[in-house]
Amino acid sequence: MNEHKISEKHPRATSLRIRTKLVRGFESGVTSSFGLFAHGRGEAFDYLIGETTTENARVAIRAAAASLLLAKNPVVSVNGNLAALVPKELVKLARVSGAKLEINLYHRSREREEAIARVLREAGAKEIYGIDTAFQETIPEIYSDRRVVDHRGLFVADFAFVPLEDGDRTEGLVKLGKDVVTVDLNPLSRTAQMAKITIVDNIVRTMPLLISVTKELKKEPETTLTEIVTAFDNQENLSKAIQLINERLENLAKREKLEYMRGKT
Ligand code: PTJ
Repeated sequence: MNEHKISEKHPRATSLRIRTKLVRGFESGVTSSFGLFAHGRGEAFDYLIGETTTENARVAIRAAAASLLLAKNPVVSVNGNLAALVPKELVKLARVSGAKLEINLYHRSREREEAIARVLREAGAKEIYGIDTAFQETIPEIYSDRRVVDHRGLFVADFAFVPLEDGDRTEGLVKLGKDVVTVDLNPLSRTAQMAKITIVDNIVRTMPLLISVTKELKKEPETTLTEIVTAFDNQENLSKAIQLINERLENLAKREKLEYMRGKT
């Protein structure tokens, strides 16, 4: 990649830095070319929500942390985009919550699995599931390459954290009775609609918050965690996210109209 420094003063510096991580991930064989498109879609929705962690995303983060802590056998699933963007945070979340880390790819290849495992090890991961062929298991409910899971990991998990996930696998995991929690900037996606808990936010903003809320909730009794999860309604939370986008666009449109009118007078 042609290195050119991103100026701190650039109005889109944060966004450009995230893109750079993904391009580096692509060049080192971690992220798939499809992952770059997926990021573009995410970016567009991030614009619409205002590139900030909204109040309803915070509510979903709390519910996600409580659900993760209540799980008996939780798994954090890692794909190429996540490994490029938040490897250290994934390892930290798994450590704080006692979850297993499993590499599970949509566009599967041995080379990418190994490249992602390297990134996770560099980020401090000790045990990584999903790469040892001796433990491979097939889930018939899923039609893509992602039907291959680790017998010790996603296959037996009661909880699956699957950020930036495709709809088919979410549907498959839900059908298998697993508690599916996702992070997806697009509140209209099939994954967002089908998961038990959807955090509509950018993964790079969500992960540090999710880690700190998980640490905080670890001190709470199971009854409190159960209350948090029970009080959460994914459909209602998603409706709020869509409403927020709607209101933001209406306000922005009004402002533009005013500016346009001002220009005329
Ligand atoms: O590495 P692989 O082969 O497992 O593939 C990973 C991708 C992401 C390519 C694969 O899972 C895929 O095709 O996903 P989709 O169906 O494109 O869904 C990804 C969702 O994540 C979309 O709804 C995007 O809007 C959303 N998204 C993209 N970037 C971010 C995001 N959500 C949160 N934070 C992001 N940075």
